Amino acid sequence: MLIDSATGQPIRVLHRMNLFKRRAPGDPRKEQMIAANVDTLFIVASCNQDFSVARLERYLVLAHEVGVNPVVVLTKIDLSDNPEEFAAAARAIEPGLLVETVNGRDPASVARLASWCGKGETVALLGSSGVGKSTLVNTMRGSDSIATQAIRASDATGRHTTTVREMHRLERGGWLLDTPGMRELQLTDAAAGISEVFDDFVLAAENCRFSNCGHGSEPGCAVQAAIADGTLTSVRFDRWRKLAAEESPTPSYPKARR
Ligand SMILES: Nc1nc2c(ncn2[C@@H]2O[C@H](COP(=O)(O)OP(=O)(O)OP(=O)(O)O)[C@@H](O)[C@H]2O)c(=O)[nH]1
Ligand SMILES: [Mg+2]
Ligand SMILES: [Zn+2]
Repeated sequence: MLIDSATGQPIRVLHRMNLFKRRAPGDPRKEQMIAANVDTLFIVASCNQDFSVARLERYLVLAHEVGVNPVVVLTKIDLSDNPEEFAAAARAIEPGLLVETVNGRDPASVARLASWCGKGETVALLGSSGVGKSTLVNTMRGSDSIATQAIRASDATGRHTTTVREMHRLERGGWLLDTPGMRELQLTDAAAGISEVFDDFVLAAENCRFSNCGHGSEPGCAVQAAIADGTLTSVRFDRWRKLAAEESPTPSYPKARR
């Protein structure tokens, strides 16, 4: 389940089993299917000060949890002096992660995304407000029917222009699901997704002396050893612990492995 932590509202864009549903208009007891079998998730972010590796990682955890192929789409390369640095930072999150950089307003640039949006294919776009999700949908459809709005100059954040999830059909037969930007993506029930994105940490932790090692000051912690010898980094360690704590906020006590 997706929850907007600022409003506390369940967004429920990516439901379990890869099903997109909503409450039926006019009858809150009924659920209405919006889309089933989303093939690809476009995790949209911009090459500007709002870019955050930690945020991308959260969306990636969600994609793994739901079982949808993620593609990171970095917009606004036309406004950045160093879009490749943003792309490199995104690619470093996970080996093999697909990262595309685009000018969302330029049809020629956005054309590189067409391969995921063929006939019968459904792509959902997720990302913070103002990153250019609706702009991408407009450009891919060769239309400007969806409202978009300039971001705030002070901090490059958006104005929550899109307020409802909506499917948009492409002429070639694909479907794009435009969604409202979220203030902050909170993860629940995402242990499997976290383990996939941080599989190097999970692997190292198998060698900790204590099976429920907290990877702090416990003796024989293989994770701390890997950080000390440079195999793993402490910045990713911090992000891993933060997500894991949100996922299961229970403290544990050292217990010797059998
Ligand atoms: N220069 C430039 N501007 C872009 C690009 N992508 C989006 N924009 C602009 O960024 C602003 C925000 O774009 P939107 O498409 O409204 O963003 P959104 O992600 O749909 O935002 P919400 O609906 O609030 O979630 C608009 O002014 C767009 O024209 C890009 O690649 N280059
Ligand atoms: Mg929008
Ligand atoms: Zn440990």
